[in-house]
Amino acid sequence: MTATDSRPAAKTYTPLGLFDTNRLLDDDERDIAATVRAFVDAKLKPNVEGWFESATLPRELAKEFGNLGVLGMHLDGYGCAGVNAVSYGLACMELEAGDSGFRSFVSVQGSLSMFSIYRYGSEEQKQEWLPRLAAGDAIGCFGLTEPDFGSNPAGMRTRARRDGGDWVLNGTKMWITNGNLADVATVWAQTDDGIRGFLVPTDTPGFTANEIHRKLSLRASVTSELVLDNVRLPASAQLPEAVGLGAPLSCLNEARFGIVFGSLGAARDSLETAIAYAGAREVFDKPLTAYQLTQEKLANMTLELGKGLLLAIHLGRIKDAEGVRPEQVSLGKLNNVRESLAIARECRTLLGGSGITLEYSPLRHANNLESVLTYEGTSEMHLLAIGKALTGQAAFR
Ligand code: TGC
Ligand code: FAD
Repeated sequence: MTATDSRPAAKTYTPLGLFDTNRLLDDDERDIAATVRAFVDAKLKPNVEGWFESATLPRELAKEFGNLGVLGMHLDGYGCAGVNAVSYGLACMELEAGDSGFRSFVSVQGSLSMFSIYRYGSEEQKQEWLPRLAAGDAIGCFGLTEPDFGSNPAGMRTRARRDGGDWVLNGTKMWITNGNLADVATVWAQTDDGIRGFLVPTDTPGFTANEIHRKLSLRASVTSELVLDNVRLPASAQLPEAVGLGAPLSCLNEARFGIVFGSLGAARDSLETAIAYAGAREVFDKPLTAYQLTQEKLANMTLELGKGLLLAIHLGRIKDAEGVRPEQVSLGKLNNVRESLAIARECRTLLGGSGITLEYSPLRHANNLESVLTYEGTSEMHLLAIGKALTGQAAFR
């Protein structure tokens, strides 16, 4: 034993404990994060490996998320909690520390399905759907992307035409989260007057959801193709306030904001897993944590995680104060998903061969984050959104 070894052990911190980010939160925000974390630890983490392996997300989780109060938690009334944006973000972070699939479910339900109804629906539509969606008694999905139009939804081919007092919808939506679980789909379609939104009960004749199998990412999440074959809807199915592409894009801002926080949960869980593993793993007669190369990796990952959370809280405070601009959300979504993916991959290296099994979370998180990098606007779309904000020139086309 060396003289250095006989000194009392130095005080250690968790990565975010080192940043002391809790200091930036109020009591309610800390309580919400702790409650969701306890739920994830008790109910989700013990099962996630099995769900990921069998590519399932049990429908019953909707009710549990409803009881937890996280479905549409940032909306007011209609059974929703009306918490602030930072609290919603922290809930997303804790859910994604379990798996991106859990955060995806909650994002799509609360920020895409419920928000589209809350912001653009009639009072009757809100009364019909929001309380059930908030409780997890009903499940929603959001169909914007099509097989040939993902990054460029303006080109969508799904069409809604008037037939007397009805609407008739035809088209195909692709990569739709919760598609096979949903009771109601928010579907975006071209009309003679431009893009409009419709609420489609999924038991309407002509509506089919086909689950997408053999995914290597987001396996604990249901992803589907939606086919609309002469789906006839009453006039009251149209979202009356949604006019043009700006309507679905405004819903995306809500979900993207959740991802700004959420992705950091996957990174935090990866990093905590890697630190624990490396502390117990002996290589060349010393713990892996005792090597400078390891400490450099841990220090750099901790910096990116902490900087990401500072940015997320900053954007949340702006959102709560006066509303956050889409290009500011792009800053957070691009940075935090990109860095979280890099962290999850780097953590996997510290686990060596053990890191390629489902027993440890980092590679599962990294695989999931490949989807998160792509959905809700690819990293390239967010680079271009930031470029447009800096130069005034749109370089998308
Ligand atoms: P552009 O001319 O720029 O805009 C059309 C209108 O929309 C307005 N707008 C926005 N409004 C609110 N929020 C935003 N983020 C907005 N971006 C644009 C804009 O001001 C304009 O309004 P107006 O009144 O002048 O008409 O439209 P563009 O066709 O040039 O497209 C711009 C671009 C590329 C940024 C947009 O198409 C885009 O964001 N593409 C990415 C598509 C995307 O993110 N799809 C996500 C699908 S949903 C999903 O992935 C769910 S995953 C969920 C999960 O499991 O968690
Ligand atoms: P494309 O748009 O074909 O892009 C392919 C590549 O080209 C990307 O790298 C892209 O960045 C790049 N590219 C495109 N345009 C440009 C350009 N102008 N300049 C440079 N590069 C460019 N959609 C929904 O509507 N609802 C959902 O619930 C939903 N859930 C999803 C769940 C999962 C698991 C996944 C994977 C996707 C989901 N999506 C959903 C779809 C998602 O939003 C799209 O996959 C995404 O917008 C990208 O579209 P795309 O796959 O068609 O790729």
